[in-house]
Amino acid sequence: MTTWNIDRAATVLLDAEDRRADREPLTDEWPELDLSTAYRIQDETLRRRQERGEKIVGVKLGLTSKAKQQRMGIDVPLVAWLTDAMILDPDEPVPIDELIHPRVEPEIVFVMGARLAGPGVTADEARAAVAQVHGGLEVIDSRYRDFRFTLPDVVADNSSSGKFVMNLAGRPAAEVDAVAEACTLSHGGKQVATATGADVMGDPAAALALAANVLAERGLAIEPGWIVLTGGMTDAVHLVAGDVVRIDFASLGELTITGA
Ligand code: 0L1
Ligand code: MG
Repeated sequence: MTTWNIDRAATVLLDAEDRRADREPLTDEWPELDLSTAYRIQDETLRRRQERGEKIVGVKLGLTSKAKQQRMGIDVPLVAWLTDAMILDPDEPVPIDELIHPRVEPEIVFVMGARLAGPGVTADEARAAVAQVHGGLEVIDSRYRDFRFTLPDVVADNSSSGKFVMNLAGRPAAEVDAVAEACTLSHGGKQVATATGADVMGDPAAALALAANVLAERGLAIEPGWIVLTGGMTDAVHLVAGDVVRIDFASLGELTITGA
């Protein structure tokens, strides 16, 4: 049996992504995989994405709401990377044939005005470093069959990254109450979920602080201009070709995406 290591895990996960071929979780064969090794695999996949020309545009939080934690059976939030290859323009159809089994979820999105470096960052410090707040949708796509994974698996897999879209017109952070911001998610014209920013760890700024503190453990920080997806506010909905998913925010506008 071949031994597992960071290099092999990164190769297997990026290969699954490139070939649109799902697979069993790493921990089925590598039960000793721990969280810090999983983050090193995630960083290695980022390094390879950069080597092929992708640019870091920010970070994303995962599993920051009860709805997401209950669905995935994991109650620990995680942090992962966003690159420019993951950006969809508003109104750009989601390329279903580039993904394995996409699901869509609403997100409160921050654009950073100042650098945020842990450890010990508080929600108040995090909030003060945000310039703009946008409404967003994330299209997640796990490399694991049926989205079955443990925490180290999903950390290694860059938190099921796929694509994301955000409203072009954000609002100045000082004018937005991100905790109270409400949203309604509709799938095929039918309302399927509602949430507020409070569903994201009580305050999306708390999720941002957590991201800064987790990155600090690897000597990293959140940089000015970076985009931060604070985590799915509701359970995600499946997206197949022809599906229309719409999110309506109370003060951050609306977004509609279509599976193509
Ligand atoms: O596949 C998943 O649901 C894990 C990623 C979670 C993303 C999120 O909570 O925003
Ligand atoms: Mg998400």
